[in-house]
Amino acid sequence: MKIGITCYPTYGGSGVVATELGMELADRDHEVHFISYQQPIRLNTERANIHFHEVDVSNYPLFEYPPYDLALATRMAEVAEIYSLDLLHVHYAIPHSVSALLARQMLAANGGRRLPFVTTLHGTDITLVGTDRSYLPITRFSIEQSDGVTAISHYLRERTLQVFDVKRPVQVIYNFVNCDLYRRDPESEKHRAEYAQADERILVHLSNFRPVKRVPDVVEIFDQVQRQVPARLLMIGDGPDRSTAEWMVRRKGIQDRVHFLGKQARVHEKLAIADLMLLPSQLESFGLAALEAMACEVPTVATRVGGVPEVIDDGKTGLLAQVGDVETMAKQAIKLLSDEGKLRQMGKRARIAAQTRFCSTRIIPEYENFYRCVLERAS
Ligand code: GMT
Repeated sequence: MKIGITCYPTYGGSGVVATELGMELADRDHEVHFISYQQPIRLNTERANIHFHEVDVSNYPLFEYPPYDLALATRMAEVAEIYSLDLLHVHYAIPHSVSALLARQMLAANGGRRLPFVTTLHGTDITLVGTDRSYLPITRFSIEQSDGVTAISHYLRERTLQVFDVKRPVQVIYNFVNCDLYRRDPESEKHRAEYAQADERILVHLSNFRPVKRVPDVVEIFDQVQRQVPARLLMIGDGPDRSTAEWMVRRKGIQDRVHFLGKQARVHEKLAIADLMLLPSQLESFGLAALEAMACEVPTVATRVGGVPEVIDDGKTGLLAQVGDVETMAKQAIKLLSDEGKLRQMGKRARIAAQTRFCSTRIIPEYENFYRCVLERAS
């Protein structure tokens, strides 16, 4: 198949999923065309069947808000025509599904064939942005108009049906992880020494540092942990709350124990040296960071929100607590980190869950089947 993929190229779960999906599809001999304003952070275009098409948004002085969605629709239609795309797959509804809808109409109006598009809902496009009155009607409309809609968890599917009163089917296709890449091995273990002494535990947090991630809670939890257990914290990613976290770390005098690594292209190498992931988010429709950690035998202490309980089996593959309950999360972390046997056993179970339920070898064929059904219906 020839598939056009649009996503936010910057750091964020939806962009990561879209990029990994495109590369997995290319590995299965599909031709993949990414269309966005910037090359996605994890995208490797060395393969001949992966292409990147940049959307140029001209900044005419009259435009206080340059219309990216229109430039994107134009580029989608162009790329679809030139490269004979079979379908478009957009990640994150706003504004990508609206642009895809416009591209489909433009092509049809020019006497071309119908270009079906699939929308994958990721989370804040429904739970935060989508419920804003200024976006709700158009988001509902573009979801209804999509040729296929998927959601990354049952929680998000239910929220979409409830909040948007959507009447069309929404199929759950879980996020996935490449278990060959995300794994613990003796090679990666050697890198532990770059960040920690042999007797220290490594905790990790991975996110886009937006308020929804509650990054200050990560620092609070770690502060309590490091008083009881010799430990270091790796903070991977960047975003609006990074400087708040940096200030908190300095105020607490733990700056020698916390490493802010910024955006990392090879996240798997860092996760593979960790002992525990912290994900105390206000809301997660899935929690991709937790899944990537699980594949590396790293359990997560997380909040019991959104789709997280669909990913983490509380007490078996990770530990869950209420949002903002920093004390409980710190206690859970200290207890687990102090019991080597339990920690490793939970890590092993986490890896097995990642392999059996969320491995890319299992999930990518679900997308391929979904595309086939959409194409059959559209023909
Ligand atoms: O909130 C983010 O971290 C970004 C957002 C996105 O779409 O880029 O993440 C959402 O999609 C991820 C990938 O599907 C999920 O793992 C996250 O749980 C989800 N975030 C929220 O629901 C807050």
